[in-house]
Amino acid sequence: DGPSIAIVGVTGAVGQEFLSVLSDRDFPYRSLKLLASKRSAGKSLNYENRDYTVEELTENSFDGVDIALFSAGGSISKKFGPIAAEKGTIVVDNSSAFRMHEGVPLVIPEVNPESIDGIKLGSGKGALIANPNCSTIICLMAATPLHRRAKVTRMVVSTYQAASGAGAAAMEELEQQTREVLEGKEPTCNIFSQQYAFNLFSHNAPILSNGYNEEEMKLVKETRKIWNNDDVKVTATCIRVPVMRAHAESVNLQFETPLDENAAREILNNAPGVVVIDDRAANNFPTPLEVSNKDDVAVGRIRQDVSQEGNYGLDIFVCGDQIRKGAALNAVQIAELLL
Ligand code: 11C
Repeated sequence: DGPSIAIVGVTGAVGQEFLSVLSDRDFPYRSLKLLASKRSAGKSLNYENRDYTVEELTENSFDGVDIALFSAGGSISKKFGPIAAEKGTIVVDNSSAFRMHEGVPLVIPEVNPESIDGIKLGSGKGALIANPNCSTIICLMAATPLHRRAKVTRMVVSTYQAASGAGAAAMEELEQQTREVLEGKEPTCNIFSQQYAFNLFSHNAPILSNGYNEEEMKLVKETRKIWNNDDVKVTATCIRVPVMRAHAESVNLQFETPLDENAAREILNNAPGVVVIDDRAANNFPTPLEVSNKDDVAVGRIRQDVSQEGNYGLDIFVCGDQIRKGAALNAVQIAELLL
């Protein structure tokens, strides 16, 4: 028993992760529909020992569907999200299509679950709910518990983002290039325009007129919406690094009231969905590999910012699995809030 579920973009990296997260968490469901583009329609996929045929996504796909998890890119969401909502489906959308739309909740369940209070499963009324950008989710999982205690006034984020953020094809490209470079061959560049293996570069999102790229401005705007605080100052530099599936972020926080690093460590130790890895003696801190395929976001390097007087600043280093907490897990947790 449970709601009828549809997954849109089921053959992608996040689509596949939706299935493993739903299964890991024993998400109850009455029926499951696997949707993708025409190209993937007809493929057979196994979920919990049952074979399903992937169906082509069409305007009629959402009849009788209670919850649809979307991860098929912004243009598919823009077209089919409203169609689904119109039919009474509650859409949890992983793309950036509706994130900044007024009236569309942008949700991290550990941070602002109250933002979906008005949306009720079984009411017959559809809705759009947006899953934030993965860098925003991972950053705010760690920053929010500290913000609740001492109020963040300014946040400076530098990201080290994995291949998975650009999809399954980018992960394959990283693997292929690594092999090619080691074999002395010219690396194949299909997804990114420059060599990725043994290199890093500014995030591939389009650069805007202010010199920031879209990924960086997502961190700025989404943080303000999720924290419901237009005053918080956020700046970011987003970098793609040759890591497979987990993002790392250096986050500098400035507070309205002083916050001591020991208090911060304790707050983070007690924060749901967060683990602290902060062993200075052993120089052991979070790594992307350590958090890969894990649900929790790891935080370490928790230290007072020496550039600020009176404990008004902290530096932290955060790592989180981009496909899991950065996308699929967060979306499934939103669906759980609806149950
Ligand atoms: C990345 N965060 O790691 C991006 C991908 O707004 O959902 C996801 C973009 C988005 O490249």
